Amino acid sequence: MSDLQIVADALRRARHLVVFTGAGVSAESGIPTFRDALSGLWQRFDPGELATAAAFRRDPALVWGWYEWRRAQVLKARPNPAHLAIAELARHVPQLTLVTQNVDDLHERAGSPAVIHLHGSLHQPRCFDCQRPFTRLAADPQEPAKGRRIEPPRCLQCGGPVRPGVVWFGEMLPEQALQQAFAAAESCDLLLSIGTSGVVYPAAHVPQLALDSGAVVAHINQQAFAPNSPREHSLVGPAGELVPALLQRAGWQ
Ligand code: BJW
Ligand code: ZN
Repeated sequence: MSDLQIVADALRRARHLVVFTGAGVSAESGIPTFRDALSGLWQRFDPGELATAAAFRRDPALVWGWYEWRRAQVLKARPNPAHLAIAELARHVPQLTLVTQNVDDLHERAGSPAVIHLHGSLHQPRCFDCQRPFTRLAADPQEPAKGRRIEPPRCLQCGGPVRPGVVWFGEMLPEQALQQAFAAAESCDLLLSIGTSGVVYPAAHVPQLALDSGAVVAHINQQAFAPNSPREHSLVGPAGELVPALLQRAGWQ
């Protein structure tokens, strides 16, 4: 039996499904991933220069400009068939928990409610100094040129610089989101890990926790994954084709 059929059968039987996504799920919407050899963001930029609090302290306009460039890309992007199929899955399984590492809002725009964002959001900036949310971001920013420096806005309460509401390296993940993700992984019977390289912790514990707790785990990725257990499966190809194919094989479309 093909891995696609095995996972589709597990999907039909699943009582609690966890969908765990990474940048690859948004790639077909035109959002660059981080680590892909040809198109990844970090082929062109050094993460240490841009995705840490130290980088923001050193050069807030460089970092803010980079995130405004990415926010503009997300605002003009649309959910792709993978996002839409994940939203559709929720109509067929008794319980679905959607956990994403992505900082875009494409799952929400595809119709998935209650998305657990482990690495924050590009759309919820806050003050770097006092942490209060900043609510005056332009809804339709001019797409800034790549690499253009932009001074961050100032906090209305304390005057501190506004930072993107994402989780940088060395920062704690939002505690409640992480706890919910771990609890869901421990209690699910099937986890679909879609479009993630699985190298960033503690998020990368999520699929492993599900496997250790007895669930079936399927990795949907353009790169093959070498399974470590008979309950682990690798489906190789674009998420925008494979997730709809799973729905179809399960007889739901
Ligand atoms: C497709 C596809 C298609 C393409 N279809 N597939 C344990 C061991 C070692 C290190 C650590 C550890 N614990 C903690 C650390 C340190 C660090 C870490 O993990 N470092 C590793 C990189 C080594 N972690 C942290 O610092 C975390 N905080 C923390 O641990 O706090 C506690 C602490 C504090 C102080 C000291 C010590 C501990 C925070 C991590 C925050 C990560 N943030 C980022 C940036 C967010 C903001 C922004 O967007 O700029 O989150 S990093 C970046 O990576 C982003 C992503 O969410 C994350 C994961 O990437 P993802 O989604 O997997 O993307 P890619 O590009 O890597 O992969 C894409 C995949 O898709 C590929 O596999 C493709 O093949 C595939 N693909 N197209 C299907 N069409
Ligand atoms: Zn402030």
